[in-house]
Amino acid sequence: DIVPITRALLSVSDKRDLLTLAEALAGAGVEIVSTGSTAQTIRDAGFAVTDVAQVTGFPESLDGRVKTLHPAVHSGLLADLRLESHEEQLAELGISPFQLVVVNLYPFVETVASGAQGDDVIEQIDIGGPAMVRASAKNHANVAIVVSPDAYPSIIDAVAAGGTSLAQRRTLAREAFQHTASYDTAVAAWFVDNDGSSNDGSSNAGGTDAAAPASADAFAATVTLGGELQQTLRYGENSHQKAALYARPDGHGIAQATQLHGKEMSYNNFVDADAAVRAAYDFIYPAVAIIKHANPCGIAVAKPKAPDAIASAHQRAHECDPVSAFGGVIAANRIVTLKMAETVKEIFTEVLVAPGFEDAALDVLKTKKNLRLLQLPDGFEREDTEVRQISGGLLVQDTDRFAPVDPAVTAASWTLATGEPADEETIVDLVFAWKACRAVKSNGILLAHNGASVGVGMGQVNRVDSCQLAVTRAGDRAAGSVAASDAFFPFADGLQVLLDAGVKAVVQPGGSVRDEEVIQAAEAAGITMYFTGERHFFH
Ligand code: 93A
Repeated sequence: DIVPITRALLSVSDKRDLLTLAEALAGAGVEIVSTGSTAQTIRDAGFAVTDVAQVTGFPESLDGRVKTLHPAVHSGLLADLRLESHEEQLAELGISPFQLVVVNLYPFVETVASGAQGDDVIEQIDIGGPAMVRASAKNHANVAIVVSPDAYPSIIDAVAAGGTSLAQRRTLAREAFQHTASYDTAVAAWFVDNDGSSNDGSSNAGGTDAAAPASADAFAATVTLGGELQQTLRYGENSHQKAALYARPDGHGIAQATQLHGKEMSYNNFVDADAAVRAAYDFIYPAVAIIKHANPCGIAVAKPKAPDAIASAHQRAHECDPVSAFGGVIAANRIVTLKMAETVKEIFTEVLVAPGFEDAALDVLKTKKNLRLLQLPDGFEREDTEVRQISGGLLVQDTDRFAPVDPAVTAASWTLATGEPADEETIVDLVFAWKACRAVKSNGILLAHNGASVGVGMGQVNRVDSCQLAVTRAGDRAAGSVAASDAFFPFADGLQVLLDAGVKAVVQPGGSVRDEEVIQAAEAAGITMYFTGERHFFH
């Protein structure tokens, strides 16, 4: 599965280390094809380069909007040379394949940050770049796709070693899709922030224009009409309440999950399973959430490469609060392994919900007569819209979501309120805490260490009590942990509870009128505090 590199396509806005890479490629006799200013930079340094216009036979046009969007380029990116038919077609068309594609995109985020407006921002929405990135990533069986200069050294090594390995190309492909996803998220966020209607002076008192979620009418109609009766339940939240489950015909959620084993699902089981999945699926890393009464008694992630990552995430989620985890509902965002099953078996658990189970894991879990095993449907997804009934009507809102991106991408949008910038490990923990905290009913405070919650304060009507609860639950694990708060600290008192317990870094939305007082308390304790600018209430 080693793919030697003979032809490379380079098209980069960020020219950092470009010439180091070009030198290595040229030295190895690789043909370099390139766009406008990338080609110019390489040529000026004295290396041979083919202009993309020569490959397409078509000039770069519309002020650069159309450079690489051409079948002569994309066929060379998408041809799957494991297939003879693709090889034959390329030969007939006179197109040569690429084995390496190096693209980084128009600097959209930087352009917005520079204060640019309107068409100047629109022009920085890269179209051809993401098309090449996605095409090459899809075709990672044949092509290595590089989206960041940070990956150049490993590519230079691969060139010297005779080619890229499948494992390397897969990793690069994952990073590539991550990259285009967060790029588009940034573009969409700009549209939200620059909604044309909010600049016309007619804003409401809150300063933001209210907009009904797009699907509200349809959703409200379905809910009101009842969807389809899926299952009558033994009773509702309490035994004197009748209850049933109605499912949306087009849904792919908990309501459509398959029960593989165990007692019949109860009303409360469904509520908790939904909350557990909501928590576990906020992470791209393998994650486990253990829920009781819709609140987490433990959430943890594991590095994808950790041995038996999902079992490790479960173990550490359980250790957060073993007392509360008794009788809990567990959700995993990866297939349940034998090792995880063996641990779960020892703990009284109401429901275990996951995208799948290893056969051996099922065998072990099925020895527990009452344990309900739920398998999520293929293509599991949460609704885009959330509905809650109030007397006389329905409240409808867009679902609160986290972008599924690497921790560094999440943290890049935060501002440092006080203290030294956190090191990489602490950032990863802070991002974990911030995401995990969203699974906590407000007021929520969550302390974390090494990708696992160590103390959770939930559902209190003032933030000081939530802080106290989190610190008490964490015990001696509070010292050296990081903390997240779902909303700002209205006074320094809550934060002070965390500081006294030895928390080393805090992430919170900021935005209180007393932020200064809160920052001073953090500063006096010498800790690092980030503001996210975004609140995640959960009621
Ligand atoms: O304007 S585009 O959306 N259309 C394209 O066909 C295209 N091809 C490459 N943007 C396009 N690119 C982007 O140009 C790349 O993603 C890269 O960021 C940039 C490199 O252009 P140059 O080599 O002229 O600096």
